[in-house]
Amino acid sequence: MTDRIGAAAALGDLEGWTAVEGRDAIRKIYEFADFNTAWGFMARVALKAEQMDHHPEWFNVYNKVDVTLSTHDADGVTEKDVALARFMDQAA
Ligand code: HBI
Repeated sequence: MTDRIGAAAALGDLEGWTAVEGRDAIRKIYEFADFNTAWGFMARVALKAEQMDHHPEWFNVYNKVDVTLSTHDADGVTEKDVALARFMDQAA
């Protein structure tokens, strides 16, 4: 199992991500030009998430994708969340 590192440690390495209040998780709201672009981002991330067996909690409305990352098996933020966050930032 991947060890929990916690949101604070993860945030040191990431831009635009914030700590979620009340649980050990990190969050970022991506904004795209339109729904098509947002959905393209989600499709790329979904394939990566399956490959990693590590999945985001996310909510999409039109051009916005509100993402929360946490490792449920570890009850908090792990290096897997940092890796997926980095991939998302590159895919956006
Ligand atoms: N996604 N975010 C996240 N956290 C997990 O612990 C996790 C996951 N996707 C699949 C997964 N764990 C599997 O290891 C099993 O728990 C199904």
